[in-house]
Amino acid sequence: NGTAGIENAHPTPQNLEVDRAMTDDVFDKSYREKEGPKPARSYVWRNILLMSLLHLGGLYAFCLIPSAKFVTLAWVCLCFLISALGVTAGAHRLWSHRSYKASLPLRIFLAFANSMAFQNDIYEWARDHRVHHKFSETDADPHNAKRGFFFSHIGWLLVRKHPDVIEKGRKLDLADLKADKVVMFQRRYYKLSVVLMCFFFPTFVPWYFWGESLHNSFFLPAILRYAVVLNASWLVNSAAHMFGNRPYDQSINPRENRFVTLGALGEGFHNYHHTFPYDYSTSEFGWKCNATTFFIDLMCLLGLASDCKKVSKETIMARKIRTGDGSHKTG
Ligand code: ST9
Ligand code: ZN
Ligand code: ZN
Repeated sequence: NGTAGIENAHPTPQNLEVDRAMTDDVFDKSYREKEGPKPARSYVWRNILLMSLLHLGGLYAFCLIPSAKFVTLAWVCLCFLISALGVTAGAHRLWSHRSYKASLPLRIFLAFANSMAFQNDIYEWARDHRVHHKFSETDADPHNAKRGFFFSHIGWLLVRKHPDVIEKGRKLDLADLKADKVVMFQRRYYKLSVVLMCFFFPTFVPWYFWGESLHNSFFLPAILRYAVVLNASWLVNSAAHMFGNRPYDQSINPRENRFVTLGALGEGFHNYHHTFPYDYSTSEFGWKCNATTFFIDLMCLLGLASDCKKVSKETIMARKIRTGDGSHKTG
C-alpha cells in the first residue's frame, strides 16, 4: 500500500485525510522485457544537430563570462533558479508526483518557469517521468540507465523511443494532467511560450534594463543557462542512477548523490525519491541542500500551496533497516 506512513506536513482542517489518487509513479514489478533482439537504434539527426549546437554555444558563452556585467551574471543565476523550479517544483514534484497541491497563481507561475526550462511540455515531461518510475531501468523506461551513462544523460533524446515506452506510457492514467487547464494551455502554446520564456525574456531584460550587449544578453542568460539547467536535470537520470549510497533500498539503482543534489536544487536524493516518490521533499532532511523544498514551504506559508505529503520518520527508519544498504549508520 503506497499510502502507508504518509504524513501531512502542513495539516489544514480540510486535508487531514491524505488522499493518494495518483499511483502510476510506483514501480511495477510485474513488467517483463520482451525476449529476443532489441529494436535497432534510430538516430534523430535534427536533435543531434541542435543539441551539438547548443552545447557548442554553451562552451562559447562560458568564455564570455569575464566580459559580462556583474548584474547580468546575477540575472543568469536568477534565470537558472526560476527555470529549475519550473522543473523541480513544477513538472516533477507537483505534476508528475502530485506530492502537494498548488493554487492557480502558483501553477501559472510554474508553467511559465517550466517553459523557460524548455524540457518538453509539462504533460509530456510528466508522462515520461511516470513511466520512468513505474518501469525504472527497463525497456519501458525512457532513459533506462542500464543502457549506460550517455544514453540516460542525453542519448535518449537523440534516438527514437523504445516501443515499450510508448506502449506502457499509453496505459498510464493521465486524467489529472488532462483536467489541469494550466497544463493543457501550456501544451497548446508550448512553442510560443518557449520562444518567449527560454530565449526572448532572458535576453531582453539585461539588454533593455542595464545596457548589456545583445551578444552577452543572448549567450549567457539564454544559451548558457539553458545548457546548464538541462545538464543538471540530466545528471539526475545518469549520475544519480549510478553513483552514490542506497540507504533506503539497495535493490534499486537510484542513489543518493550529493553532487547532483547541489546542482539540481535538492533532486539528487534519488534512492529516497524512488523509494518514496510521493514525498514532496524528495528527502528526509527538509531544507538541507533542498532549495525546492524551501520554495514549496514558502509557498505554503503564503497560502499558495497545501497538502504536502511527507513520509513519517518511523516509516523511513523501518524501511532503512528492512531494505537499505546500511550506509545511514555511517552518515
Ligand atoms: C529534456 C527532458 O531535456 C529532460 C527530462 C529530465 C528528466 C529528469 C528527471 C529526474 C527527476 C527530476 C529531477 C529534475 C531536476 C531538475 C534540476 C534543474 C536544475 N507515453 O516523443 P515522440 C507517443 S527535453 C505514452 O516523438 P519518438 C505519443 O503518442 C529537451 N506515449 O517519440 C507521441 O505522440 P504525442 C528538449 C508516448 O518518435 C508519439 O509516441 N527537447 C510516450 O520515439 C511520438 O512521441 C528535445 O530535445 C510516453 N512516454 O521520438 C526533444 N512517449 O505525444 C526531445 C511518446 O505527440 N524529444 N509517446 O501525442 C524528441 O525529439 C522525441 O521525443 C525523441 C523520441 C526523438 C526523443
Ligand atoms: Zn520522480
Ligand atoms: Zn530516476
